[in-house]
Amino acid sequence: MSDPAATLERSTDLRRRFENAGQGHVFRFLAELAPARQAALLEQLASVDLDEVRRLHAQLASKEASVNLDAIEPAPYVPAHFADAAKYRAIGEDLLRDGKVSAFVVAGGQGTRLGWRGPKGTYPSTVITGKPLFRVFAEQLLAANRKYGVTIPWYVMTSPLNDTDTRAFFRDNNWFGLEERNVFLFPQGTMPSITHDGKLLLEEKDTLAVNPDGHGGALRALKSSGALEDMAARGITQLSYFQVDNPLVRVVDPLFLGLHAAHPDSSGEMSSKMVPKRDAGEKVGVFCRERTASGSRTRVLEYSDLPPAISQATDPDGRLRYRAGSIAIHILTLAFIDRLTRDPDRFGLPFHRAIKKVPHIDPTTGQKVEPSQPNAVKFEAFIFDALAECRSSLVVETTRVEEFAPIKNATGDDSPATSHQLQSDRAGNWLSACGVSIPRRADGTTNAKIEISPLTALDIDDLRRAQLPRSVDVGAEVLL
Ligand code: UD2
Repeated sequence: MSDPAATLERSTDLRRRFENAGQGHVFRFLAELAPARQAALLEQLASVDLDEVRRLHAQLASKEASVNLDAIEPAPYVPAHFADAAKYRAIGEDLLRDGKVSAFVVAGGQGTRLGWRGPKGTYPSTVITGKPLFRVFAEQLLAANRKYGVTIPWYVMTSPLNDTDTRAFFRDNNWFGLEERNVFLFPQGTMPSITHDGKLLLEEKDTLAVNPDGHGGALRALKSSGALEDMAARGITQLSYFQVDNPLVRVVDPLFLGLHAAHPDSSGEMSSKMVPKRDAGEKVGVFCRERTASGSRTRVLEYSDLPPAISQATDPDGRLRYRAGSIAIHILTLAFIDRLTRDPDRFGLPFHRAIKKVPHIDPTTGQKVEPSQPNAVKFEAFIFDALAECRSSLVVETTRVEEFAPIKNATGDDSPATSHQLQSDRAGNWLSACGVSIPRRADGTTNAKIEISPLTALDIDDLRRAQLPRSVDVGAEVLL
């Protein structure tokens, strides 16, 4: 039970602060609310950093921070095929065997584009059995645990909007065979949405309109949830970061780990994977080098920030000049995250703004407004902005068919259909490498549905040890 006297006292103090900041309207309906809802609203308001809101509005509400395009050039990268791969893979395998590696998925996004009602990680993603994305990742971890003789802990960032549903899904699926104590779920933080003139919005009379604070919010959420401490206690030094929407991701990749840890151009703080962009319009950020007063630093420039002169520029060989597309796969070293999160009053990453439609309560009439046009500014931080804090950061090329088949849209690019084809293509390539005859269309794509469980093989070498057919028929369904 909430104590009415304590609620009143808290309310008076908070109200003064909000009124001084020009945000007193969020108290307008407080008196109408039942005591428990009053307490909930006050608690939510108490967590708002009004100075941060004021600062972000002044800096960003009318204009996104701009990039000096004269100071950028394409970032160099380690090509997909290079000498010494075996040496670096062995280094990464040692890190895995020594229990230094954790897996980390950011699964706090709202997945509105796909039109899926539950958390994105519950989406049925594989070609034949329709395994949910979370199961695909969990089975990779089970297989890697077995292969390297370790327990790789898994950190899963949810958001306040999907945390309960995500936890229920893990529980209902018996943690996919992992041990519950080795799976650490925690919600990311939120940021208030504001109007163009800097006013907070009420989503309901008892709730402020907020949005998840972007995947860059992972840094402060890793810290505040105790996940970093948990990792340190387990002796973890490396965090393998990936997004929830990509069923082809290697949740831990020995070669990438080895390059991150030991390549001469890596400071061992944060490394990234890229694939050459499909075309100039593909919606992925690109890796750049930015010249600064003291040298240069790696950055990802988001597709929406790139003028055509940059995104469409080509090299003499006809390839896109800015082709290194970010597939949002990184390794971050714990010491680096620690450095960026040490000061509790200073959140290391900048916020970006997005203009969105946010339903809200009209503060004058108390009626719900469903805007037909974007009416609000949302603030989100991006994990790749941490690259700017590295002394020297490595970008490693991989191929789309091996590692990038995201499911983002219901149809068209990056949809279940394109992802399924890429999943079958990778499976077909792996089987071909093991001597199995695979039916192919004129463009080289696999003309069959093939699904290889992570529990059967994490890579071609594992697959060689499995029982394989000699050939696959056109249009067949093959489950291994
Ligand atoms: C992201 C990258 C893009 C490219 C692409 C690859 C950004 C801004 N753009 O585009 O450059 O690398 O991915 O697939 O990142 N998420 C959270 N919390 C949030 C917001 C997002 O956990 O507050 C997660 C979300 O669950 C998903 C991932 O971050 O796993 C990407 O989010 P998105 O779908 O908004 O990013 P997208 O596809 O526009």
